[in-house]
Amino acid sequence: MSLADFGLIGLAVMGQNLVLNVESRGFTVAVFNRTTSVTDEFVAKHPGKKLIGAKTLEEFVQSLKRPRKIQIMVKSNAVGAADRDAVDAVIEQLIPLLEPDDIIIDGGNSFYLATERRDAYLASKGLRFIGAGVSGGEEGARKGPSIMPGGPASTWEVMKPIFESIAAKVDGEPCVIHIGPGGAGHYVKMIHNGIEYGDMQLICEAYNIFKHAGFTTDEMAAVFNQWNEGDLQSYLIQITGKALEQKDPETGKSVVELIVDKAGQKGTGQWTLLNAAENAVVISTINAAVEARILSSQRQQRLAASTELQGPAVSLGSDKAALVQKVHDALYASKIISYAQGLDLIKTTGEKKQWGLDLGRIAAIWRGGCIIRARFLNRITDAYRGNPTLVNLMLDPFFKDVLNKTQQHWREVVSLATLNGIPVPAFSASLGYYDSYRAARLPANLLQAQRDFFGAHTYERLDKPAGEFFHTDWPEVIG
Ligand code: NBP
Repeated sequence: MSLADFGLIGLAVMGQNLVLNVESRGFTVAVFNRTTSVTDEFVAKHPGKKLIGAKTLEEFVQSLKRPRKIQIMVKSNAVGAADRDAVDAVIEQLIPLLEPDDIIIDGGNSFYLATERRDAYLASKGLRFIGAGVSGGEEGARKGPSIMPGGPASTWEVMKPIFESIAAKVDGEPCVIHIGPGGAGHYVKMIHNGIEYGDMQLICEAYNIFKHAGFTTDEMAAVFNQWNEGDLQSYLIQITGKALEQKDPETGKSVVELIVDKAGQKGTGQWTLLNAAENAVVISTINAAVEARILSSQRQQRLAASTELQGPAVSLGSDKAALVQKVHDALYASKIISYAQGLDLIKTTGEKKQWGLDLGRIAAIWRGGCIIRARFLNRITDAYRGNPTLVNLMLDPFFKDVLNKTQQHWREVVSLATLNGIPVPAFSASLGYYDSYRAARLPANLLQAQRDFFGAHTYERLDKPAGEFFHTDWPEVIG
């Protein structure tokens, strides 16, 4: 067989599906997996496909056309810039086998600062590197994911034909662009995951309200299916409807209602929170979503507290149709806030790192292939195409109008849930952000007084020019 156009290391679920995707576009693909039997079984399972299975890395490297294009899809669990994981192990094994200008692509969920370290390290060895976030799970990898590659523009140009052919397409546009240099691709993937956390939690809060209002799972499924035809149309709403419809063959009960209410997480949400704190950007919706997963995982404590700490009697009324409309609006508004916050974080970091990010194009590649794909991403794309320097998504005319129209129902839902003791941390964090952001005057004047009182931190005055600082001789407090 002739030399391969593309090589992939790591034949777990993502790797295998990506290989089949690349091969289906007419490319010959060389494959390698640490455990050789996995490679053998994979190649044997796909007779007639343009696959070259290699038993050693040497054999793998020699089977590739130059400059070699090698994608690593192995477990990535480094949580700091300096942490080493399987990606580093594979890179170290590859370096002595490669030649100048060969390209290594890390397509795993790597921490963006580890990507920056690897980028600099490989450049010092005369090799090229792309850190690419890949979203869409198993199905996306096979049929067309959303890809967020970062690295030198000249390296992207070499990879562009393969990436564009395997990515999902929306209106004929591939869901992949060159995000920016260095760790920009993995950074944007990290925030994408943070937004995904926000979306999922908001949907769960809507479900929880319906459940407390006495909806059956079939009734809830019907609501989500209907929402998927409108403004909220998205992959996550769609799978929520389908999940709620699913019955357990053993008991006939709803599968969702049989699942233990303890959420797992792999870390990208927490990375997003840490990064937001470092950059002083508010992402309260995503924060609430990550914390909701943490609290859910403390199930034993919650079970004990449920018999100790009191809440109100639940009474959500009997007008289910009205409740559905109100929750729809609360979800729509909160979702806008979640994206506004995530994009604000991307914008802030992008400017600090001078990555030259294009938020409109980033939103455009999330329209297909990835987990957060949603109809309203078209509107986000339009918002930034219309105004590339948009300060906050909430101020775009379309989103401003939606928020102004939905805010009353949003408040009613947060109030109703709170009065009934139903936790809605992401709905209420989103509303708190909205109300704080639109407040012409916040109580931070009193906060400044407190700071000046105990620490002589000084303050500015409304009736004096900005930049002039004052201190008051506050009364002494004894005891
Ligand atoms: P896993 O994250 O489960 O990784 C398994 C693969 O890593 C196997 O091929 C394994 O080889 C290989 N591997 C390990 Br573990 N340690 C290795 C080492 N020291 N040297 C060489 N190979 C090693 O696979 P996955 O779920 O397909 O995910 C791959 C990447 O894609 C991860 O970074 C993940 O975060 C990311 N991702 C996953 C999804 C998803 O939906 N699963 C979505 C988006 C991104 P072995 O067979 O010899 O053990």
